[in-house]
Amino acid sequence: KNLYSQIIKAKTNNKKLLAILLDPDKLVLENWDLLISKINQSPASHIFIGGSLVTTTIIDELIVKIKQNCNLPIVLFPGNPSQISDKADAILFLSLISGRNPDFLIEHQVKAAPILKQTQLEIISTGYILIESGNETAVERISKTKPLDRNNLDLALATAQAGEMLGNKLIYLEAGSGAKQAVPLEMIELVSQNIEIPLLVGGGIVDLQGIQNAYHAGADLVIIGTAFENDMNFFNQ
Ligand code: 1GP
Repeated sequence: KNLYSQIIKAKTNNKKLLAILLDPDKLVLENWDLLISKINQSPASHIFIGGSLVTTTIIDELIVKIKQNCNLPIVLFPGNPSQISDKADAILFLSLISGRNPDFLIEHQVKAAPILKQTQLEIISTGYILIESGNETAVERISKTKPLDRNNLDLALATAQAGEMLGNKLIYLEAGSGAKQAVPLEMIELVSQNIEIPLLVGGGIVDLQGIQNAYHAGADLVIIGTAFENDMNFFNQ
């Protein structure tokens, strides 16, 4: 259970991290070996697993399969408590603090806690902040919450700081999977400079320059989902 301390260590050494997000609903299993070899060749430091409509059975199988051929740590990034698998290494224990839907602020977490107690998963509490991105994303639709205005940097900062003060170990600025516009760089900059805990940034990043820009603005870990899903050679650009 040392993934979080590794993230802190990377931040201290200014070593940037990269997660490939795999959505089990979208994976085409015929390409499996190729997918794993592309992940192994990529600069990814973590694999995140999550999606909106996934069942645990599929997640269990998927993680076992990945672990046979890949040594990267596997972190659950669940849409709801039904996606908990003790085959993973850790879980982002998310609270959607940009929204005001109690289900995603605390209800799912209450349901998940007794299940998590039965597992060996490392629990990493994460303040999850959804930012307006030019289109309605699945997070917005499923959580029935409004994203924060992408131009209101002060509100994003206050939300991130409240998340940190509440004891979260990470802040995740999320534009949403397949977002038209990624999280604004000025927002990443302001938030990263005014919180102590590591900052994750994802959603709508579609090229390598976008990853570098997010790092440069202050992201400690960037998440890439759709771009790699659409093109397994994404990291060979
Ligand atoms: C979604 O931040 C992740 O939760 C990744 O988004 O699919 O747009 O890369 P993309």
